[in-house]
Amino acid sequence: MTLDDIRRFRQLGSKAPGHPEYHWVSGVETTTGPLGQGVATSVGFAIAQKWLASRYNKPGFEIFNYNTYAVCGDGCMMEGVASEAASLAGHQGLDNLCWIWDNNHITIEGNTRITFTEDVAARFLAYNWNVLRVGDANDLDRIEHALAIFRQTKGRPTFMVLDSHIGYGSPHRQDTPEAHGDPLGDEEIRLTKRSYGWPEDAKFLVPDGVYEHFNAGLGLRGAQARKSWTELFGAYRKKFPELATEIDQMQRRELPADWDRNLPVFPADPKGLPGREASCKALNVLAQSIPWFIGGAADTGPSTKTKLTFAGAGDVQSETPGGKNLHFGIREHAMAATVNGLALSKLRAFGATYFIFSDYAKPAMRLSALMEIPSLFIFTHDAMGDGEDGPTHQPVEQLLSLRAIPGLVTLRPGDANEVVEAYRYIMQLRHQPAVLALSRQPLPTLDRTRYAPASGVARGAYVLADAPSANPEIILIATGSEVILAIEAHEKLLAEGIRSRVVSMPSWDIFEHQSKEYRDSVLPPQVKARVAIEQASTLGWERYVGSEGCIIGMNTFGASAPLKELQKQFGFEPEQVVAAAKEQLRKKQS
Ligand SMILES: Cc1ncc(C[n+]2csc(CCOP(=O)(O)OP(=O)(O)O)c2C)c(N)n1
Repeated sequence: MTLDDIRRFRQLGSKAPGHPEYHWVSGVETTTGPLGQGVATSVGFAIAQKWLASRYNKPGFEIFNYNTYAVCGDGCMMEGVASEAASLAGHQGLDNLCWIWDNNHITIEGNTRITFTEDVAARFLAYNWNVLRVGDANDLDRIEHALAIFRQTKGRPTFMVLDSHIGYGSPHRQDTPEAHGDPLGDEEIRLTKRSYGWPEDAKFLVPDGVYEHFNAGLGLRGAQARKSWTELFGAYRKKFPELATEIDQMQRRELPADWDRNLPVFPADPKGLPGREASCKALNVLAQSIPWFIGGAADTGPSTKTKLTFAGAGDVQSETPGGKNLHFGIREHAMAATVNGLALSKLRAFGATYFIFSDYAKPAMRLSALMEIPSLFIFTHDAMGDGEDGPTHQPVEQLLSLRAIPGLVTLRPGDANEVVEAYRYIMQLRHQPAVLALSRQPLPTLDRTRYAPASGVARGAYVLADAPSANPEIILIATGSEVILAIEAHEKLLAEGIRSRVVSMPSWDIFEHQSKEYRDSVLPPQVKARVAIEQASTLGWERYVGSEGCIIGMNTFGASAPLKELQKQFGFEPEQVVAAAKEQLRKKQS
């Protein structure tokens, strides 16, 4: 970061954007800006450090021994995600984590007394944090002392309440909301500089001696710390070559050799199994072959089937920080932010819950895409399959809204083998987060000797079943639980001599990144009669069926009833797909 970048603050291409953004400059460890997100992510950093230390540190080799500090504002303290994260951190006893609250009592609308009058310190005490107070943000000795106490405190994270003044030194703006966002203006800047004893007309001034001071302090200490760590790691590599290789691979986001060799292949089975069951089998294989792949659910482990059950896959708790299963509690938002913190620390991590509650996790998921990190979000109960739970639990607009997040890979596999292929694709991602939307109910496992191999998942969409001579007059496009429905309709259409094709489309995003040639081979532009089938919002499917195509999807919320009745009510039956296909053909011919 140069002085020039700072001069160009908030200008296009500057390394100093409006809010800190991960991976454009070294030293920005996570993207922040949505209040509370940074502190919540810091919990993932702290859990990761303890996990890494537990697996890799050896007597005399403290390879991972860092602490995590987060500076936060009143806004962060008001946001729910910070409370969720603080509660989790307190439970986990993260004594390697220190939050410093810039307690200046000012937010945009005024003094916090208009809306925020709770006892924050008491709240943190109740969360099992060590709470310290420094009454003056300019008292460096006291701050040093508080930080020393943090480093000595065991079994609890530290929360430092640091009383401060916004716009400190500005004679007319100190302690006012204007100091938060409005430029001070030339005259006030002059007066503020005067109060600091600073040259009043100088701009971007770096006085003599500053560079030297930093070089001799932070610069020297950092260089020495890096040198001694590199030497230590060199010796570690000699003594523990396998663990060192793991660390190298993890840091580069590579995977161990043969990481996918034990992934299951499911035989054809008309009864089949739920997407979540297939996922459970794949997850348990992957977490054994990729030791740094960990995760958990927001109190939905038994129903999302995300528990890792192999020997040695214990829980991550304060006494067992090297476990594999995280219990995030019913804190979806903090879960997603924590997963981001783990991913930023180079672990592969997943968080899971029901698809409908992705809404509770979304702000952190969005940041994972913005940061280009491979967080994994596993969502089950992906459509109306949870029947009796009713419309509060039936996703409608969730797929669409996640597909709209740039860079986020969303996959909705159609049978057990597509689930496995989805994992194979996801685990190789290095710079993109992924969402896996899985069914609660069993889906038949397709006979892949009759239909195309599930490896087509890696292209986002593929021709699963085709018309004779690969010359379709109608295309049925489906995702997830509706793939089997399309196949059933396809067989009926074929029996009536109608040349139909079924395209399984687990991922719009991946498909959009294929060559035009491939896309046209799957969806030939001249075949305009098309039906899309998906138990989700119809919005957006025009992209693939055209303005005159047919979309069998959801235009309302669902309802509370057994699945079969819902399928009938909302048109997800083979007969209705067949009728829609025929109507399409009639329209195109007339
Ligand atoms: C989730 C979220 N909501 C709203 C905003 C808009 N916003 C930016 S700063 C701010 C006030 C923050 O006050 P505080 O944390 O006390 O910061 P300070 O005034 O001390 O700079 C708000 C509401 C935001 N960035 N993120």
